[in-house]
Amino acid sequence: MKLSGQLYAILDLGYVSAENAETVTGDLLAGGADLLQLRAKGHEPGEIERLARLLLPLCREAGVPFIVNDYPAIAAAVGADGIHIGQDDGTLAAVQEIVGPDMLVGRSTHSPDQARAALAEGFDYIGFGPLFPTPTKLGRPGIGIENVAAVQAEVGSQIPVFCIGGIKRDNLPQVLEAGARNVVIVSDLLTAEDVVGATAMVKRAIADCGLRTVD
Ligand code: 3NM
Repeated sequence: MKLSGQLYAILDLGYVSAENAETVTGDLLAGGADLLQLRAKGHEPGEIERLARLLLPLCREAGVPFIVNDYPAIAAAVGADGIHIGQDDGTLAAVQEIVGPDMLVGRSTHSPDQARAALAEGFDYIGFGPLFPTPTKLGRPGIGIENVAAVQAEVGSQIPVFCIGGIKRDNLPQVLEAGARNVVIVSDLLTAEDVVGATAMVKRAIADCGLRTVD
């Protein structure tokens, strides 16, 4: 599967209860999320697999890649479109031994060097951040926006670079001005009063920015 799309949404069980997972996923998809990840830190693998099986058909119906965070075996078992791993989660080759050669595999990166390394290793996309400190990923300093344009130019010309971490509707213009083309937004969408509207607003802002840069 080829990756396209600029807004990567995450159904994070730190913000959404398992009971509401289906509804909120539906809202993110209705608002126009281009990719959807299930992130469930600290939850039992059996529960994560159950939720993955619940959410996958919603994503399929919307034509949106469904990506599992952290658990290659679950991604493989449910037939997910992708698996996302962190810096400490081993090599691409080791993950592909579990999920096979065709599944999308994404890597979190926290510096330009890590971004380049992930490209060289062969990952399908990267997260780049956290740009700003964020309660969703506690304990990590924000890396700022000064390297966004360079990483977007160097790595983003080969694979999608998704800027992540502390991005919200109110600072999105600043992130886009800095050169970001694709973003992940977690808490600002999941805690919005109107998840569909907030997601659609972000999609419009990204599209408008793209139109401006084409001019
Ligand atoms: N990964 P929010 S930052 C899940 O930099 C995650 O690798 C990050 O959530 C990284 O939009 C992050 O609420 C949290 O800040 C993103």
